[in-house]
Amino acid sequence: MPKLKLTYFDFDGGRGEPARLALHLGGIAFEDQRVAGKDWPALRERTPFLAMPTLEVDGKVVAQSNSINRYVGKLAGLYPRDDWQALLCDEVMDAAEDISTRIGHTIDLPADAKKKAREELAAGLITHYLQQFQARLQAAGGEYFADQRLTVADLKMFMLVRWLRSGVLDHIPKDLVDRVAPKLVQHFERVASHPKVAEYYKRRRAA
Ligand SMILES: N[C@@H](CCC(=O)N[C@@H](CS)C(=O)NCC(=O)O)C(=O)O
Repeated sequence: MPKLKLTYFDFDGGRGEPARLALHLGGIAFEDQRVAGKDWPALRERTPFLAMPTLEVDGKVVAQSNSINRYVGKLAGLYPRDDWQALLCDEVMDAAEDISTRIGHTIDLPADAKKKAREELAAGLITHYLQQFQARLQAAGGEYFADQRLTVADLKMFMLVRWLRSGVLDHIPKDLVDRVAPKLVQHFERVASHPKVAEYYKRRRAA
């Protein structure tokens, strides 16, 4: 097994969290480097694409969350071996990334522009994507997005749905997912109650 160091912000969510979770679920040893916001500017210029997460593999640093998810998913047995199932898994992860990117572009907007942009996103693109995710989930059997079992796509969607429902995103109604794609809420609860996921967050809360 290679020597791994995953570097991401110090919170239990975002683009780095699916890989953290996958490594925990797979029982794979790694260094969990958590970066405080105040330390980020100094580190930024030393990352390959000026962003996190990054993964160091035997001393070599790579980036891009979904590439990392695929790689650690393979190590952890949470990525399909079948090419078609792998494609379904990738599609969901990349579409989830589209939403994160679009919301990310609104973060630094002035208040009025942010409100307008987020309300449009919520009613338009995000609703459309959520409905498509729900349809994809149903087509894959209703429980998981690919391979009829938990994969990194489920971990990525788990984080996205948790974020959208958390209430931290002003002007994106926190009941949006519940209203437009209720099966994704059931999926969220399925992943949250996976014994290893539940045990991980219980431990994090106690830390
Ligand atoms: N396409 C990249 C995007 C990475 C990204 O934007 N990361 C954010 C955190 S979730 C970041 O590093 N933001 C700080 C900055 O851009 O200065 C990926 O999927 O990893």
